[in-house]
Amino acid sequence: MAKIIGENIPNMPWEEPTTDAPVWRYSQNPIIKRRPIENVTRVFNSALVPFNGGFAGVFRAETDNGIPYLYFGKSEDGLNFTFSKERIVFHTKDGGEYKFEYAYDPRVVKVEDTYYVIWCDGQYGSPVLALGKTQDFEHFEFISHPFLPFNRNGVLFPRKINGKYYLLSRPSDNGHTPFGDIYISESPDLVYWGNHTRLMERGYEWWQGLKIGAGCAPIETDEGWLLIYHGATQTCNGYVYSMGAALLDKDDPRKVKYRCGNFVLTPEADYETIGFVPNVTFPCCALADAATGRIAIYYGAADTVVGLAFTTVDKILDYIVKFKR
Ligand code: BMA
Repeated sequence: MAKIIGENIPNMPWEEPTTDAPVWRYSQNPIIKRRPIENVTRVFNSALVPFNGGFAGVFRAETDNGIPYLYFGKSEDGLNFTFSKERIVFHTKDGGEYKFEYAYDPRVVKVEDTYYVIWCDGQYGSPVLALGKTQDFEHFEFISHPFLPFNRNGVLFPRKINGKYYLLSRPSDNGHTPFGDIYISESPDLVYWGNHTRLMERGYEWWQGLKIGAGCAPIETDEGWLLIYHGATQTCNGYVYSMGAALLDKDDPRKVKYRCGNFVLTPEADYETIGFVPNVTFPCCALADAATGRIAIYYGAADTVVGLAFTTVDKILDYIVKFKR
């Protein structure tokens, strides 16, 4: 029996499986449907964390001007959300408003007593990672751009390892990026990043053959860091994004212990195969309950809505090992 190392989240959503799949969909999906906020067409690729007995998060919202921004959302049960009416404003250290062209695919991670938000930000017409922080989900502060453009899919580990922060990312191009591997970098202070090495490269298997990118913040288990990521392939009708899983060494996350050759979820439900960008399942956050080993994965579906899927730490780790490449 593997153990999740982390907090107990007794109120997180859960549903028992009705199939043998390693990851199964919530029967009431999608949990966030079209136009959940005024003047916003779609909310997807978003992240939440336990907060004040409920949940709080940062949501990718495509506004009626066709530009993505970040909105705040909260929930008592992790299923029904109330959103801010206006987008989140990040302030710089001198109190000014942080300026950007667009913002998308946020991840939120609690490290010690601070919630860090990392997203893909538009600067000088280029996608670049941006890092910010909040203590209360009311005041948000911009920290830095960890890397030069072009880079996407920034995912911070939820604690320091051997005194260093670790960040996963995917160097990319300025468009739809027909390539991409997951890199790992470290920092003493969240500002200066170095020791960049490639953690995992795109795979031979069709579903992750074009590019891969980190998805949810790694989940700590007694067997290592569970990484749920996305893998993309190219078809004659465009890209298809599936979910993959791997286990990284607990003390040295630069070591991949096992990586699953099978996807753990691929677009099959109507809300994943039909939408603004069909055939996308894009995981951005997972809640993990240490007491029961339950994991709830939030993912963007078809760049249109938010879906929820479940697994347990035992089930997914067994599957990763059974189908390791
Ligand atoms: C990627 C990102 C994601 C998006 C996906 C599918 O490059 O832009 O935000 O979900 O493409 O369109």
